Amino acid sequence: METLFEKVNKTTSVTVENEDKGLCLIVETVKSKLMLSLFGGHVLSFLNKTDMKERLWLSKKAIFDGKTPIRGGIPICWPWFSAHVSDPSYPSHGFARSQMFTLTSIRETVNNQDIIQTQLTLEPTQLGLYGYDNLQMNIVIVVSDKLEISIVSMNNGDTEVTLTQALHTYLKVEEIESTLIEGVTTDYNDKPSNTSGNKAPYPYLFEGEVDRIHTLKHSGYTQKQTVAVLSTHNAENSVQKPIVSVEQYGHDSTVVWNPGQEKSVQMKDMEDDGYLSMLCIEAANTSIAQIPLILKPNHIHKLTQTIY
Ligand code: TA6
Repeated sequence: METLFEKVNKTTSVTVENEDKGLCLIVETVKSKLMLSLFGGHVLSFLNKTDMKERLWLSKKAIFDGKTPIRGGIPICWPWFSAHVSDPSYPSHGFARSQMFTLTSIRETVNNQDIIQTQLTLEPTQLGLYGYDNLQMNIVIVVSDKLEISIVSMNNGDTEVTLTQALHTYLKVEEIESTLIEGVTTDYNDKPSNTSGNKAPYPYLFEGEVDRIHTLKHSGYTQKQTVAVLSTHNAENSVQKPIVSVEQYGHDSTVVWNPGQEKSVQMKDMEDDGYLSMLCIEAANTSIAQIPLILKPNHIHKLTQTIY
């Protein structure tokens, strides 16, 4: 069985770093640079070399103690989203994001001696926890001029399993109060007011705490949704280039979250003004979906976000 270092040493685009953020992989191609923590299988950073802009937000107060879920980047919420439906004592957002992952494979695509794409596959070191005995999962990450990340879940048991999950992606924005999003148009459940059936705002602007689950009309998980994040500063420019865009599929819900100032101050792993420069756009399968995701025996489900 090859060690991590043996796998990485065979590649051109991947290196290992073990410093203040713990054991991380750095993937650098001609197109982009990505940093991933093996704790949580957690992408921390994605920078596109065309414009040298970081797409993801990472808290300056994130805790890298190998126990605490990392604040920022792309937390892997699996095999449940938010509080567990039957046992609230279980860890919020599942057990994947608070354990080590192993790198199972690396695949590089070369064009004229340049690495133009690198694919990483990772798997959790601990499965079968909290009664999820026969559920397996891989994280597949494709690094090019875009970042494509997927949670691939497999039911190896002989009974069906209800699965909720999220790619809980923290996007970097210039200033939340001059940010708007396009492409999120369906009704939402609002966590702060505990109400449902709320109409998506247009324009979709941000003020104070926003914690919303927009459920999609069920499409058999084939619906591709593109969410564009823009600045209101040059909104009059109709051909304005988004700050960042997310294309997602395999989801039945889109979660939109910004904690606002009060919650930001309360979180020990978030700067007091952290809320000003981040916005979570999450591809999710949730318990309030029109048809919750039930994984039948021997079935596979893929949840994907492409960030660019
Ligand atoms: O995805 C939104 C949300 O469920 C919010 O309600 C908030 O709890 C956020 O996730 C962060 O959760 P965490 O457990 O990472 O602090």
